[in-house]
Amino acid sequence: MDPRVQQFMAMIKAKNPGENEFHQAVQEVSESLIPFIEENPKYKHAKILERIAEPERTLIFRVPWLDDKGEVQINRGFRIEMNSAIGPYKGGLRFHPTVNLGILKFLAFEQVFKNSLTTLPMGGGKGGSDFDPKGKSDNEVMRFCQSFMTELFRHIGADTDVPAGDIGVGGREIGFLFGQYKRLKNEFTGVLTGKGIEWGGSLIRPEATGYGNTYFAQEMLATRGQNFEGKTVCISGSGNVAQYATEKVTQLGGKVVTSSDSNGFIYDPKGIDAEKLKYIMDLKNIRRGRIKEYAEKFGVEYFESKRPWVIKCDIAMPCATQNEINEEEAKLLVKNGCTCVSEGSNMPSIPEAVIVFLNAKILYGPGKAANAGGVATSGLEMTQNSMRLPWSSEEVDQRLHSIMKNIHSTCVKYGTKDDGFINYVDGANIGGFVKVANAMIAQGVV
Ligand code: NDP
Ligand code: 2IT
Repeated sequence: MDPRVQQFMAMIKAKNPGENEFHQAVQEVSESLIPFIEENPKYKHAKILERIAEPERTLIFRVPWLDDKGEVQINRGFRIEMNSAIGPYKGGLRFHPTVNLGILKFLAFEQVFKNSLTTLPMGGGKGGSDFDPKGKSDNEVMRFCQSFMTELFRHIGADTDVPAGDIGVGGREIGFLFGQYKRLKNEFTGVLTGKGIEWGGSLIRPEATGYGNTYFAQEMLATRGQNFEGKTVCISGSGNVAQYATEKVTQLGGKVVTSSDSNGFIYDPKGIDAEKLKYIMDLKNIRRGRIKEYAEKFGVEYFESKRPWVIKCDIAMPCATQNEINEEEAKLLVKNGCTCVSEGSNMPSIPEAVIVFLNAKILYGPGKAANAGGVATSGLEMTQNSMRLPWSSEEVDQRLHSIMKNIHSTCVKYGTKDDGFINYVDGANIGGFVKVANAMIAQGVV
């Protein structure tokens, strides 16, 4: 490791003990940025990297609620307000039993660069809770969301901090959170994104992360004269991002052969077509069942406690969670002929897996670039809320598409190496950094 990175990381680890995912995210970014900063000393003198790795504000709070049996439950709530140099804090809320400070700090840190790449005026933040929505009734989820917002509302606002969804937080949860915010503040504002279409939401926001990821992959493929037509695609996850990535890939002529959840994956060699995807959406969004039921319904193979990366494919799109591709799986993907990895989830590839992809010189689009379509469309929702005018789905989709193309161009600008290889990791990290860093310098030592 570069000794300057080593020294920087020693400081980060000492200041943030035990926050492994945060260390991982900061290290990946500093490996791209430290050499760049050496060439651009103004960033060094202003200690931008040191400042960017320290949240502007960290909120941790108690979330008490009553379950259906009348028993008191206590969860922990968080909001990390990471950076507001280029706009209000912006980023999702994650409800999952694994949520802790280190995971949310990694997500908030990534969000700063991602939001900058979108070209829209959004700072970075992330929040959530160790609450597990699985197995809870709608009423329990509502009471939890109301209690969570009863503390969070005093810290957020349409011009301050604008949360949205992430794992375990979709349309249902955003509805309950928005209702409580409105009641507490007596104000109808665009304080959350991912809202329902009848009450201030944007068309295409539910689709945006999966569609955007597919558009980004399309741009990467085009640099090698390729496209999705006839390609076999492995997708992990079966939630919001996975569902709409599956839809768009299929529309573009690709064949998606896997879908997964935290219990295992299904392999459908004929491809998950529109009809079968409808089944997955109903299974996951309405009935809240397990992906195993797909195998029973359509008579395909189910692999318990396994991930899809053992299946031969041309393109892999991880869309579940962090650290879901390890080094062996990365090697297997490359060995099996995979030439493009486009990350719908945040930090799905462990550092050793990223090295495998970069050494093999395949098309590798890191999450902060490839999955930025979700937050970009949240930015468009904020614009529509400010204008009090909704746009058509065609207009939003067109804007999303052009934002993804711009992000790709930024990665090419900052990531192209002497031999012509595009290192999208460097491209996204440096491309996302420059705007935030310049804004921080302009705003003084704050
Ligand atoms: P959902 O909650 O809708 O779906 C998550 C999916 O991933 C589910 O299939 C879930 O399975 C699976 N999953 C979650 N945790 C794990 C785990 N620890 N191990 C294995 N599988 C797991 O979330 P989203 O689709 O919204 O988010 C997926 C990823 O995309 C996350 O990394 C998120 O940060 C990222 N992302 C989301 C955006 C958005 O707009 N929603 C925007 C940009 C990135 P199970 O049901 O069994 O838990
Ligand atoms: O990781 C992400 O970019 C998101 N979960 C979406 C954030 C947002 O504010 O739309």
